[in-house]
Amino acid sequence: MTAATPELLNRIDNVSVPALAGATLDIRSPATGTLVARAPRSSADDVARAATAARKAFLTWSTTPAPVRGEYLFKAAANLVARKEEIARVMAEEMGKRLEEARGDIQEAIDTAYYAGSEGRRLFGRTAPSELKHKMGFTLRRPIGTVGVITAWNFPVAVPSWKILPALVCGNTIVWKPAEEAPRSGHLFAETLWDAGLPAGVLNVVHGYGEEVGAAIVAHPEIAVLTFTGSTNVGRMIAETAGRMLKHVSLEMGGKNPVIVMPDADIDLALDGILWGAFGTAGQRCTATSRVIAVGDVGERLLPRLVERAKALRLGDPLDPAVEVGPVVSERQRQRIHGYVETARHEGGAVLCGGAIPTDGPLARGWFYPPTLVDQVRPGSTLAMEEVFGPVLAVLRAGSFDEAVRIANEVPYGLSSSIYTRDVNAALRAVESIEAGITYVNAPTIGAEAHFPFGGVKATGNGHREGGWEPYEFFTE
Ligand code: UN1
Repeated sequence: MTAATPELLNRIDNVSVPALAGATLDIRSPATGTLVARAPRSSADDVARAATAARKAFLTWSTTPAPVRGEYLFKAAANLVARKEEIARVMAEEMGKRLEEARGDIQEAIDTAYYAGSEGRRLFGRTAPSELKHKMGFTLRRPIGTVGVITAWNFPVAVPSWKILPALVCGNTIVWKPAEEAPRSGHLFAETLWDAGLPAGVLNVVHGYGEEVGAAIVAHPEIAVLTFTGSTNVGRMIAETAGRMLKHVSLEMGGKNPVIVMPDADIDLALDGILWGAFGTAGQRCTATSRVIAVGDVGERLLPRLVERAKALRLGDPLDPAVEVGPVVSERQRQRIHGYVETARHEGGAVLCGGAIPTDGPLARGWFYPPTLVDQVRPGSTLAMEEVFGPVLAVLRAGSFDEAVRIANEVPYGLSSSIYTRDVNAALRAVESIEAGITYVNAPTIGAEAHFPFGGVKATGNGHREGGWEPYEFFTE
């Protein structure tokens, strides 16, 4: 470690502290392997301290008027605007997302901060006439307590903002474990709230591994609410514990997002949308396009151009503006991704491009994986069903719209989806019949807007939504 390598600390009750046991973990750039930061490797003891601070802070934060709580979010938004470039660079360096995408990640948090801040003036209840004479009834929203936030590395700022900012404006206090692969960009996001003057103990950050810190947050008896973004397997374990302990829990998990391309589609538009959806963030989004379902003869017109364009995408350093696809987050993830491609080959898939780990030049230093297209993927096969979380796109064929929707729906997940067509009837039928939380028409599966609900059905979630007007229900009673 050089003298300049940032050393992160936990922040509990507005005091920066190392993990009680003194342990740390190293963060390495996925593009170069260089050490970029060191973070505390915390344990259940650190979580317990944070939970105590959060419980204490709840007494004053929950009675702070909601419009005043919103003011802190506006200040944090201004801080994020001012530090956008700095945080984007840190993010690109530590988890490998391209700089331009890192800016987008932070912009989502800025938008969310303004939306959530103004919600402080709108935490509406309802009134209704009573059955009793000269009486009326009314409802009001009350904060719940301490919220445990556990987030993934692929959106180190946007996704935490979807959870933390509404929870705060509703009057809850927080114990947050940022992803261990991207602790520094998460930490800088939290800093914009602390710098806004957030009172001590309202937002506590404890760094470390899921098995250690995450599990301790989930099991802590005084953390009443849990909100999680990550894998379906981990989400299921969280829900089991939360169920036993009667905690409120919101889960945002995997996807296997399809794009249906109809024979009448605007092919140029579809190409742009598929490439961006499948290979943006190197396919590491829960909304990433992972299946193209080509209807009728459209495959013959679409595929050759898709292959040509996928091959031409420039892989490399996420800080280089000319680069189009960065590395994947770790060697472990890369091996997992490659394993899926190998399995697809064994199951009869035809790899049209990509599918091999780069071994020469600067790409050999990092965890790069090329944009990969696999044709002849059979419905029901592994690549047709399982989430890869990498730049691998499966191509399936359908004879008709109905068959395409059947294929789209035969996965356990249901987050995002898309259809490319000029037929308004097909578009609207897709919206009502694809089993997904989100369906786009003539637009890619990825992206989100702060004022719309975000979330999925089936194994993607447990019925809650983030974004828009929805989380204020979840974070209050
Ligand atoms: C996620 O990948 O966990 O849809 C969330 C998108 C993002 C959100 C993805 N804004 O591209």
